[in-house]
Amino acid sequence: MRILHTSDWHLGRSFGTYGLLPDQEAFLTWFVTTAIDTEAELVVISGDIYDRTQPPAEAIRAFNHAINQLNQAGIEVAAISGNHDSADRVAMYSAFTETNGLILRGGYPDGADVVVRHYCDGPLAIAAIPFLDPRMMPPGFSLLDPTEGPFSHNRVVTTCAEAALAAIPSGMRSLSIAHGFIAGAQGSDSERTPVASVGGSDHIGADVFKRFSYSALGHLHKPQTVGGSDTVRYSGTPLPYSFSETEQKSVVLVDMDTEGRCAIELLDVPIGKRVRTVRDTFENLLSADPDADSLIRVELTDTSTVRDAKRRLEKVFPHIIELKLVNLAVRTSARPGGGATARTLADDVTAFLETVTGGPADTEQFAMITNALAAAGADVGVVAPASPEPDRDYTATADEPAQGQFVFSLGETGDMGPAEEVA
Ligand SMILES: [Mn+2]
Repeated sequence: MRILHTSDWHLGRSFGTYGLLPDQEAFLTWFVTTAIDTEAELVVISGDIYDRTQPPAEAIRAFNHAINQLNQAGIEVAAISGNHDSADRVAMYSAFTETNGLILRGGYPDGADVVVRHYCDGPLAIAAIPFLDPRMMPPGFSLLDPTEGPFSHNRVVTTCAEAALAAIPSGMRSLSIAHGFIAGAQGSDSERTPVASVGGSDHIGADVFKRFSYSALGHLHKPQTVGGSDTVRYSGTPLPYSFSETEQKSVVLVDMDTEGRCAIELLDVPIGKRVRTVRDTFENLLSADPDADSLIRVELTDTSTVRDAKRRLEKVFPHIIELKLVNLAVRTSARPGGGATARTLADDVTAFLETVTGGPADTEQFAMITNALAAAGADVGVVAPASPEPDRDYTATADEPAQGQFVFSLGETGDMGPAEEVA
């Protein structure tokens, strides 16, 4: 039988100012066609279907459309929620969908369950273990006693995987699906840490996953194997979601025989924009070969500020996502004698906004950034933009954000999570 493994679609995500949904929809069209053309019988989506717990309606529609097309083609789907998804929302209709060949798992209730599905050459035991946050473990969870916690992510996931292995009928080939950071794997700049770790590493051991015929992993955005096993594998994202992801994106085609032996093939995803970092002087970049097919990070090596740099360079690179003056930053921070400048945080935020937007900072953007800094624990002091709104509270702290303003959640690596408006 053939399995097509993918993960981390993050439907509805933006890359800076570039909305990715049209590219994601193009990927889904390609993916459905590929599943049909390769005669896959089962599609596996290893979490982070959506980019946030309350995805936009267009993202949900895109998912439903793709799943419906797979279903019409007679292809089954097994999907789990990731750390970006709402477990409840992903699994909301699982009681109805499962009888129709669509396994949708989220949260603890059936985290360790095994389902046996029948394919062209016989049965397959599937353990679809969703992302399980140990802090959200319900009191009635039977495999671990919450009063004995707190447990690490490793402990929770490994416990579920062990329970699933014990429930697999003797001798039957098996598939596990899981979402998390397996020890020894390599991260990118666009994941968020799944769980704040207590006292060190929160990585999951690879060994338990080697005992399934194939383990379809999600969470890490770079395609890779882990634990020295060809069958314990991250498919990676279908599109690059950070400038660190310059590798070719792919999905995994798994040819599994009746004994559970796997032949693996990576299928390159021919969709979407690549990411590219260009580093040179403004004048040199202005005469560089135009590139409209990449999302661009510009690193200007000029030693003084360049007026309107982003807007002027957009003639060459229409999709500039980031622009920074690399030498200027070095010069400022490496001032001899360690003499601190008298710049305030407000100066820095204003200068940053002018650099990236090419114009003066507006109040809304200014407030978002200072709020984010406050949420990250920075000592923002009392800051205000050049023309503050009289009734607005700019002194919000991480604990008490001001109403109507935006707060960013930060993982332990400092990656920002989705902004949530304070109600
Ligand atoms: Mn992800």
